[in-house]
Amino acid sequence: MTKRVPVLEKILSANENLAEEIRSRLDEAGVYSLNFMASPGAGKTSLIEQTVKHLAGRLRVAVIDGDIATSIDADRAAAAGALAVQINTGGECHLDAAMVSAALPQLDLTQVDLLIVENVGNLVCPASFVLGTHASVLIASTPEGDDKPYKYPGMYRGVDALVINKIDLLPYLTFNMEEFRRGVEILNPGLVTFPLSCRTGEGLDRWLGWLTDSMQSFAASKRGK
Ligand SMILES: Nc1nc2c(ncn2[C@@H]2O[C@H](COP(=O)(O)OP(=O)(O)OP(=O)(O)O)[C@@H](O)[C@H]2O)c(=O)[nH]1
Ligand SMILES: [Mg+2]
Repeated sequence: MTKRVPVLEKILSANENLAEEIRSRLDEAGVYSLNFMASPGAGKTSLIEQTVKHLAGRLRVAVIDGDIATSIDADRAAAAGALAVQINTGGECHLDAAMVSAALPQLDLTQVDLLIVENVGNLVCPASFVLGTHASVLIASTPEGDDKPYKYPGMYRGVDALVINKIDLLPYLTFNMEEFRRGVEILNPGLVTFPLSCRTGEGLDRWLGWLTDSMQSFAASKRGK
């Protein structure tokens, strides 16, 4: 009989243990955190730039940026006003908890209210590796096509909020919003969704409202303990 070696289960459970440690560190520091996931070019860094700029003077934002190579995204986040750290995975197609844990000491968490982790652009692997963040946000974008929930169900099933970016391009595309939303609803019923454009700013207010409400609920839950 063929024996099965449970290597993947072990890797994932080690990752989950480390993610719990990260969550404890963030909870203790009172830092609310998000894991941004998306395909390459959907607009993760653009949404970080917009979020940091709109929260300036009210909330202090830190960013951990995951990319295979370069510090382009961390440089963009820093230019927008965030404390930013770049992780280069050197080929790995996702961030894991060990990478985030190694990056955390580079941030003074006493100076941070919100931590955004920008995952590597990929609609498959990041869904399997929890990072200890309080919520995960999927940034879809209209040029990717309305069939993506159907083709990448694992990613759509596991997230807490969905941004539909690049709505300014809708007049030029065949993107069917009803079809897209139907696919999302099957996988993740009632998922909170924010159609917006990082280019024009349309829809950003609802996203920022959700984010600040989530942060207030987090702060209230910490006070209640
Ligand atoms: N038209 C339009 N373009 C956008 C919008 N948001 C982002 N872009 C453009 O889309 C491209 C990719 O944006 P990024 O923010 O770098 O995307 P990303 O998801 O961070 O990309 P990776 O980190 O490389 O995976 C850039 O050329 C942006 O200017 C938008 O709302 N509308
Ligand atoms: Mg980016």
